[in-house]
Amino acid sequence: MTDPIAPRAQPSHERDRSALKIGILCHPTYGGSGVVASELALTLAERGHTVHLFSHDVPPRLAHASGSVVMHVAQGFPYPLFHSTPHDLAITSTILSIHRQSGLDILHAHYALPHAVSAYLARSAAIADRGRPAPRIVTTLHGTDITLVGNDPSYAPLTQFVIEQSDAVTAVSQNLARRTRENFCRVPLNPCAIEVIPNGVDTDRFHPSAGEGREPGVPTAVHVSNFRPVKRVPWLLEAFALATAGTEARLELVGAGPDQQACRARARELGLESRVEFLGERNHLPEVLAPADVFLLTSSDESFGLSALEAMSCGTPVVATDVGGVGEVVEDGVSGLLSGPDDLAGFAANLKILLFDRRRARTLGQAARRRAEEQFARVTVVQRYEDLYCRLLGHARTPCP
Ligand code: GMT
Repeated sequence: MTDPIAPRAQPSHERDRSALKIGILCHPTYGGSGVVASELALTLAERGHTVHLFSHDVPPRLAHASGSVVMHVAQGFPYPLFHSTPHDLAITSTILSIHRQSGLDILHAHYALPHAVSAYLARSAAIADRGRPAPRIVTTLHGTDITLVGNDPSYAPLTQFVIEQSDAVTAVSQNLARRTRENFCRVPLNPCAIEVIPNGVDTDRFHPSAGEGREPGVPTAVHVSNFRPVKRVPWLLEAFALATAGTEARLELVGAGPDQQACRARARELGLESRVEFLGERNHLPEVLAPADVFLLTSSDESFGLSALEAMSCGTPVVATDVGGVGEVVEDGVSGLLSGPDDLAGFAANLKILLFDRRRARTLGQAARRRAEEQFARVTVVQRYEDLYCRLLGHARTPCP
């Protein structure tokens, strides 16, 4: 690490002196944590940092963007003895090679397992090297890494260990921070100073104009998810059937995952085949989100709800279940309508309002867009991570020298 230099205007050829070398670890998913990590990597690279992204495949959000992020696909050697190839070890080894070659200041693990473990191992090896200063570890908790997977007895002790061993831990909502403290923090051994840094959205790309040119037509609702049971897409179909019986209203379902076949069958049983469209995984979401009248989120638990925020940024109001951190994103009655997680009738009534009362939907949609711009703009969020990295490295200014 270079020594801090006195603040002064920086000519561009000196930019490298203040840029950080950041390694980001994430799952290569269409889902939230992979998206958040990819967007963060792209923005940090735009801001002049050297950013390496480590994963066992290229995250789709990164694959479809241009930028100078250095992607490391670490898949490991598929030796027949292994039941499945240990990608996390391949990622750890790759990080170590990069650190030995050119040094890494920060390792930012997205989703505790296995990435905080890989970061911890890489940092331990770097310390043992006694060469370059070892990287600092930031772990960002996203949701089920705490609420569903990380707290399963088969993983909980390790989740707790890597939370304690991280130099900084962030959570994407107050709700997730509280649940992490309740389940994983052993005061006074580990005071668990979890900083809440919410997810951000690219408000230029997720913009209402992506829906321009669409004639007002049949009322349309949209849902985006990985079709995991926690998203309750079959429940969503029930609510849609209840809210739209006898109408032509349509439902677009974006994404793929384990419940998809069950949902197709349920849509048939409910007589919805002609009004429900399964669009599969999509790389261009604004074009689907912006023209819709309402975005639906029916999860039984959700630490944040990034897809709802992306819809809000497109000016599309949200009807959602009031679970986890959803209420920190969607303000009930302002940028969307919330109901209890088991209140099917309440959810259907809210959906009916926003599908068929276009004035109300427009008012809430405009408020949703404002909220996305004012509270969750990507650049503001990235600045907070940058500040955190600088603090960990002992520098007060951003970008830190
Ligand atoms: O936790 C998951 O289910 C995975 C994760 C992901 O990779 O999609 O989703 C979580 O992280 C997102 C990004 O921070 C949040 O927007 C989601 O709310 C959260 N999912 C849950 O809490 C179920």
